[in-house]
Amino acid sequence: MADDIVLLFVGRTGNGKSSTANSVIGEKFFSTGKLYDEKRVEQTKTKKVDGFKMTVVDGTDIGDTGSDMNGDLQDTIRKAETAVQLCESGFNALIFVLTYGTRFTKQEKDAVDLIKSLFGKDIFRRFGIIVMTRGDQFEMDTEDEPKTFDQWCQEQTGDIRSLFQECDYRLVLFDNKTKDNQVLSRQREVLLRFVQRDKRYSSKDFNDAESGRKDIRLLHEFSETERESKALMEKIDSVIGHKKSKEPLNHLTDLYDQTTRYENDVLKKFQGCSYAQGLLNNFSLKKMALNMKIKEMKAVDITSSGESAPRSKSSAPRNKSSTTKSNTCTIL
Ligand SMILES: Nc1nc2c(ncn2[C@@H]2O[C@H](COP(=O)(O)OP(=O)(O)O)[C@@H](O)[C@H]2O)c(=O)[nH]1
Ligand SMILES: [Mg+2]
Repeated sequence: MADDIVLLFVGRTGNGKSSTANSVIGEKFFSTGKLYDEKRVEQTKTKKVDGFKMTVVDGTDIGDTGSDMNGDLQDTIRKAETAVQLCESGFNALIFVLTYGTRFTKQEKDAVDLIKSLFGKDIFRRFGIIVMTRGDQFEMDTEDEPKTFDQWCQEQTGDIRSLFQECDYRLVLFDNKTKDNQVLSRQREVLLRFVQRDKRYSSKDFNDAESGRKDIRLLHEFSETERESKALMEKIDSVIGHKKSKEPLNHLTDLYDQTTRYENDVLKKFQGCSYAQGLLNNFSLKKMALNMKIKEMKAVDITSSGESAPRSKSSAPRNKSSTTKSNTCTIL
């Protein structure tokens, strides 16, 4: 067991997961450089390396927040589940792959948060090792101004520094383009120095982290609701935004009622979720604006017909005449 090592590679697409997994096993097993490979599935390879029985798992797309983050989240959860199943007896380290020479963007930070939601908030602290690829680039950058990789790591600030600290500076620089076996073997050696032999992330740890994945599913559901309600919000904007808009009063009250239904739905499903607050505020603002328009129209209606309209059952004041004779009104 101590000589039996399982490594799970995660990180954003293009950062060099497959290349690094290949460097670790000393074989071009995983295909690289394919951002849109149709067969993007997790793969695993076990091989005897430096006296170890090494299993590398290429967690394709795990931690890739992509451009359409929410759309891919369900798929990402499934990929994380598959990866954990592939690591039957757990994994010794979660290798988070970053690229040297590129900025640590918000997407990288989102990837870190996503991985925590998938595997548990302590995953980096307990099992995280960071691989920075493009060691060849690092060599070039430090040619004129000698600097060690450790020095470079210590100089980093902000979110990347927090991540480094969380991993207790378990960081390795990888040049995946090198043909020099000595360099390859040294990189592997540094990596293995950070790998815990006696502890593994198990399926129990993964089960314990279920609440994080539940939150992701909820967030996914919320983004669907947000998308669905967008058309309604746009419709309301067009109605209340145009001074000369002609809109039947009953349409306005319908819009008001639809907004209330969405509002109740969001309150029921996403109570306590901070990300829902913006949408709830938007609903409130739209309802206020609609209410004002409805009142204005009723005032015009009453003035022109000279009679008072009865109240409807709707939470927004309805006007009977809006559904009958004076169905269209110019909003000034
Ligand atoms: N120069 C250089 N390119 C690298 C290095 N590691 C990976 N790459 C390149 O980065 C691209 C993405 O690598 P890949 O392993 O497919 O990334 P993945 O999507 O995370 O699996 C490929 O074109 C690799 O050849 C490295 O150390 N140096
Ligand atoms: Mg890959």
